[in-house]
Amino acid sequence: MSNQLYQDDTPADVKNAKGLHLITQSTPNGQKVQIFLEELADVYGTEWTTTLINISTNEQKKDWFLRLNPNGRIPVIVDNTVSPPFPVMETSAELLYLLKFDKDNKFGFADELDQNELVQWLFFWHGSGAPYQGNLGFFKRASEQLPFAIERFRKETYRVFGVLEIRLSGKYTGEPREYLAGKGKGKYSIADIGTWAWVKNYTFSGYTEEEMKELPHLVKWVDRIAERPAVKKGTGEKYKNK
Ligand SMILES: N[C@@H](CCC(=O)N[C@@H](CS)C(=O)NCC(=O)O)C(=O)O
Repeated sequence: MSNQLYQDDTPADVKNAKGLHLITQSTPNGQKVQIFLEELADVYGTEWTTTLINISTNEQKKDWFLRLNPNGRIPVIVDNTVSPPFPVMETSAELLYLLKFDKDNKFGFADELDQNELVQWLFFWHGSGAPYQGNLGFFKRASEQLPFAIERFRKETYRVFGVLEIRLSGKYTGEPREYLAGKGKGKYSIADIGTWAWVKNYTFSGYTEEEMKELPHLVKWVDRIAERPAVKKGTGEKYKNK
């Protein structure tokens, strides 16, 4: 038994990192954190180092990784600027942790109620969106095809997309919104980043143009966020496994 965060076979770039370090693969969950770091870099010049792993080799199930995240899933960040180094698992917790580098509240809110709205939508996607869309992909790709499971996750993901459409359309609030949290039309925040990284894959998840026509505000929101330079960087070449 040892309380060491790093061990002999921890990759050198993880072990020797001096600042903020990200261990990721460019999946929707990985992209959430990649995008937010790129946004922070654009605004504040925030710096970090990155280790790309390949989850198909099960690197994330090895002992060195489980010391950083016992759940054995990416992404994980380690903040080596605090002593002892502080590991953070679970994407929404990682986004919330990284808000400490957002001194001017560009991606969060100073107002307590606005910030709570951000947390509501971040949790909504984390608990009620990603698990369904993730399982839809899992069952669609599975060697054994189970139509009942595919249909269940397909319907539930579409229902959750519908909840986002209600929010963005302003159906019950009287005014359409551009972003999920904040007053009026809302403000781009980590709630949007966490949700967008998954929802943008709606075509890959198998939703037709016809189905997405029913969700016009959601589609516009996806397109609006896709235009951001940091979003392009956070989903781009830099994070591709070589
Ligand atoms: N709830 C976790 C989910 C993380 C997750 O599922 N990551 C996937 C990639 S998108 C992964 O590491 N899969 C590999 C595995 O399950 O071994 C989070 O939000 O951080």
